[in-house]
Amino acid sequence: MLRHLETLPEDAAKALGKGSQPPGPVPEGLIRIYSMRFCPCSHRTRLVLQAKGIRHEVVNINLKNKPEWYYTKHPFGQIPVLETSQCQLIYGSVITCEYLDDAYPGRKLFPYDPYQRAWQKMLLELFHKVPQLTKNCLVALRCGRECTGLKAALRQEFCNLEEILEYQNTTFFGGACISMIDYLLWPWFERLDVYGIADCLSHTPALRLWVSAMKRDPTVCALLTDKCVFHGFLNLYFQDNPDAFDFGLD
Ligand SMILES: N[C@@H](CCC(=O)N[C@@H](CS)C(=O)NCC(=O)O)C(=O)O
Repeated sequence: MLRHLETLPEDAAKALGKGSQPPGPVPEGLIRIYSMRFCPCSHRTRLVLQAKGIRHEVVNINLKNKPEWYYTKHPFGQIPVLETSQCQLIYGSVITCEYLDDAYPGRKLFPYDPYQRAWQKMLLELFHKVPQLTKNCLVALRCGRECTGLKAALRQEFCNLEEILEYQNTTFFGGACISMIDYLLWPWFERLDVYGIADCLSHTPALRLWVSAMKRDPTVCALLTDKCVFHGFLNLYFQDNPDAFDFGLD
């Protein structure tokens, strides 16, 4: 049920569903993430756990058949949630990432400088339409619906981000080095290809260079999902099959 960082691939745990027993207390020295292998919001938190080398365990949740007990961890039964060995619960993907950055030593992902930190959060505001637009495009394509308008809207959002990179003349959104904002944006860019909408980047060369640079980052590489496995998940997910979440596991 649980996988520790040092032993098995950290997210290779079967998803818990209705009727499952809730996991026990989090052992001292570990933090737990309630997650789902293909969820972009949880991907943010997992990137930060990986980037900072935080010892953690993963409990995957079956989102089409949620365990009854899971509502004691999150009021709406959403992921990601962090749970500490002091029984503290932290939810909201950006909040979980900031919490991990503040609570753990080592490489700081958000800048110390208050303006630079505020700038990264403003970029996040600029990005805020992208998650829903990518999801709407995916659903439209999978249901055989027209999505030209949605893709045009997504391209426009990407143009806004492109302008930032061009104006800053930096590889990453926070400057020359990868930082929190890059990890917060990345999960939706990793998914463009498997969602079938990578062509939305065709007018944004600086953003494409950022994507290439991100794919060379060891943290991003460590959490890349195999595209065939992702397609397998999406196929089952859109058939409403609750086994989708365990696709590719034994
Ligand atoms: N604003 C929340 C959104 C979390 C969210 O929507 N999670 C999705 C998966 S990406 C979820 O739990 N969906 C299941 C549900 O809403 O029932 C965050 O950033 O963490």
